[in-house]
Amino acid sequence: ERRVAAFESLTKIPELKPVPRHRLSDEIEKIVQEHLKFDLVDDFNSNIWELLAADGEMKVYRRELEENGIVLDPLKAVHSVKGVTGHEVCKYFWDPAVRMEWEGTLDSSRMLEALSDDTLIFNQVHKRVWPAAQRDTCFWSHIRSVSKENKNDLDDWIVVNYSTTHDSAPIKEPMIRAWANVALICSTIILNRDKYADLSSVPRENLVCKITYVAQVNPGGWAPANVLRAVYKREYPKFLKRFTQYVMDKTKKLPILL
Ligand code: 14H
Repeated sequence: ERRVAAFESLTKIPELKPVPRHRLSDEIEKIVQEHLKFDLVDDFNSNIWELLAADGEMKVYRRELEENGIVLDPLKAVHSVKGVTGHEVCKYFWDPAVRMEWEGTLDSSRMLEALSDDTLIFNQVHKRVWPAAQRDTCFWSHIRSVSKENKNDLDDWIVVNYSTTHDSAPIKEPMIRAWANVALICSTIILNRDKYADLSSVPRENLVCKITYVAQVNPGGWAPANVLRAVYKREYPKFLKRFTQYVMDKTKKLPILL
């Protein structure tokens, strides 16, 4: 099986290289395949999802779920962004060098380890949600392309952020460790594809990036349900709007990352 790495710094020319196996390879493979299998299913007419917010092409849904009084509401959002590729959207979501430029919900982000060119481990401290105790998270973050059968299509791209443990990130009270399984999946549509001999000659204005974002967050301990739900309702749409605008602004004058 030929796996292709997705790592390149924002300034370097894209490069494809195989990624060596490491201690989390099997877990990552399983979680990525689950996301690719389930997240893209269009289940919005099944009335399991409640529309939380809508703004233009962006729609944010949630499913109310509580366990022992702890809010676990699964979240699913879709968006459609013009002029960018899925590779670009996923790269900016994954790249720690630009995270604090678009993240509005963090006090800090610390990279603990690079497991491979496509997988990093982070410890992040989330902005405190009054009156609950502050939360931090420790997770691996993996980026990869998913090739399409048709050679005229651009690859799909996915980033998964999945909670893990790490020796360099012990839980320090009174901080509470939150747990999460988050995925960003992007599919790029090319308008008037037949007008262009090859992908490299397609102009930005003909690109549409279809985004699916899913988040399952466990706050890791009690926090007032009404406060948490109000924060989610405010922050997820804000993130999607701000982050996608950020990618559009950043890439506007750059060559297209196919
Ligand atoms: O996805 C988003 N951000 C990434 C990159 O920083 C990290 C995120 C994540 C969250 C939780 C655990 C692991 C990884 O994928 C944007 C998220 C924006 C909306 C955040 C809403 C508040 C989340 C608070 C988490 C603490 C729960 C009390």
